[in-house]
This record gives sequence, structure tokens and C-alpha cells, in this order.
Amino acid sequence: MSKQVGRGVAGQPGTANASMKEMFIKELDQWIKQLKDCKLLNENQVRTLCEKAKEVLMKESNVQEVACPIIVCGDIHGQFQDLLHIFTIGGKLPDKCYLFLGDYVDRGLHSVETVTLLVSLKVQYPKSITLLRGNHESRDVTRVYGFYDECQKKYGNANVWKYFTDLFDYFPITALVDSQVFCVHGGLSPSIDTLDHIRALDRFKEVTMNGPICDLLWSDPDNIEGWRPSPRGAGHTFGPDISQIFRLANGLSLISRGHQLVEQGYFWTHNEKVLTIFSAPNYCNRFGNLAAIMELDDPIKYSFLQFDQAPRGKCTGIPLLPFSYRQPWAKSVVNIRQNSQNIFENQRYILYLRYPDPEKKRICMM
Ligand SMILES: [Mn+2]
Repeated sequence: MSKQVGRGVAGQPGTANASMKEMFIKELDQWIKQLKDCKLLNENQVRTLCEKAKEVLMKESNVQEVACPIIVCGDIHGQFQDLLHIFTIGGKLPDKCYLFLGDYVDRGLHSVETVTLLVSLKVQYPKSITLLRGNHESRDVTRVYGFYDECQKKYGNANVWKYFTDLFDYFPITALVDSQVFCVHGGLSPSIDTLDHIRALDRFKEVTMNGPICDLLWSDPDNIEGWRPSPRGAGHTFGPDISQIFRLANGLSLISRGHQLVEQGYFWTHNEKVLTIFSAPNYCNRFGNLAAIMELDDPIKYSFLQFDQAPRGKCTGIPLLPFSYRQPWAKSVVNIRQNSQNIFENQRYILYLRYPDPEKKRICMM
């Protein structure tokens, strides 16, 4: 008789494991419900969640392969009500599959709720949701731009911040939809020519401020020739010649990325071969932008769902003041929505984050 390890047969070694798994799935369902109600998990639950998530994420590739139909989402940045809204307009897991391009935390008021829900969904439905790493999924960046302070405020210590930032080291850095659509948070890297180069990288560590992984998470497309150092202080900007070479070398039809605020929620560059998707509407409660998600039915058939800010609902009551990173917004929320039109007209990309300056921690760069 063959061994039945892992099967639910009485007296066999797999039984206890299987029923523990079932119990955890039920518990996780409960956590997901609770989170959707904007109620936090406790510290121990977050630790358990992150341990489970590590087991799932460590098996994923640096170029995680996913299939259509899939919904691609850009930056969320702690805008939890807008994340819930995405699942309302895009459809619920696990019936619908999602790919998120990173930047779940910082800037918004609900980074903890946002990242806890997304990671819970990842553990519950690992095949239906893919979470890429953004440049904000890093210890250095979250210490400055909000997530660290929010964890301190909501839990009274930095443990939850530590569990999540340790977990971020496991997030895949790029994804490939049906071998044709390359997805990444930032952009390309002068030290990467092929997808195999990406597959060979050791990603299980903090993102440093230079090197190939840094570039993938920090770079931006621009209308230039070749490469330039990025004004962000990390990563590069790259022209349509560069993205074309990369696409042709790797058989790609499209490069899809987040990382930059765009007025309509999506923005084409490089002859409609590089796409920016941004999924945080009225970013920071002040920029008046629409957000978008992209439904990919197959690699060349896509549609965009645009949406505005969702009602703040049950989450509005959580007081989060007055950390220094939030001051520039808190003081000037009024009427910026009207003024933002000008900002968009004057400059195609109006807002980017600079690499945290170790000398000037806690200063908000817009
Ligand atoms: Mn970003």
C-alpha cells in the first residue's frame, strides 16, 4: 500500500496537519471579514499571517507567471476604502484574479489595513492574487513615509512593522502575463537585458538604493534617448529605444507598471508600449486624479475601469495626527483638488517620491 502522507486518513501522519490547515482557513476567513470592516488583527495574528505568507511567497519566482483573465492594479498607498472599492468594481476573489504592482503602504491613512488585507487574501487564495514588491515595500522607505508611524500609532510598538517589512523581502519583483505582458512596479534596469537575468537575482533582502532590483522598483519611462539617472535619487529614467530593445529581446507585447501618479489613472508612453497604472484616486486626498485598473481578457485585449475616491465609511474615525510626514497635506487639503488641474497641465508627472535622504528623515518630498 502506498503511503498517504498529507491525506485525511485516521491515524495517518497527515491527519493532524490537514485539520490544522482547515482550521486556519476558517480563521483566515474570519480575519478577512474583520479586516473588511476596518478592524485590525492583533499582533500575534499578524505574526502568524506573515509566517504563512512567507511559505507561500518564497515559492514564487522573481518573474511570477500568471494568466489571463486578470485585473492589473497600480499603487494603493494605504487608501483602504479605495482598495475595497476595487474589489467591488473588479469582482471578488477567488472568482477574479488580481495582480497588484506594489506600493501598498505609506502616504494614506490605512497602510496597516491595506497590507494586512492583501496579504490575508494572498494566503487564502494564493493562485488568485499576485502581489509585487513596490519601492515602498522597504524598511528604509516606510520609516520615513508613514507605515512605520502608523504601526506605532495603532499597535503601540513597531512589531507589526517588523513582521511586514521582513515579509516584503519575499514579494516577487516582476510578473509575466501569458508570456507577453511584463509587469513591474517601476521600470527597467541598465544591468538587465533578459527575463532570465531577473530570474537569477537574489531578491530575498532589503532593497538597496542602487543595483538591478532597485532599478526595477524605482525607474521611470521618459521621452529621452537611452538611460539617465533618475531625479528620484534611485533608479533610472529610460527612453522608448530602451523599452523597445527589452520588449523585442524578451518577446513582450507590453510593459505595465505603476509608480507614478497620472491624472486619468492610466497613461501610455513609448508608442503605447509602456503603460502606467495608478489605483489611488484623489491621491493623498488632494490631487484630484482618477484611478484605474486594467482588465486583461487576453494579452492584447484590455479595458480600463476608472474610478474616483470611495466614501471613507467606517474607517474615517481613526485619528492619525500629527506626524511630520503628514503635515504638508493636513494643512492644505482645502481646494487643492481645484488647483491640481494646473499641476497636471504644467507637468506630465507631477509627483514622485525621492529616495529618503538619511540627513533629512521625516521631510516630505512631493
Ligand atoms: Mn512607487
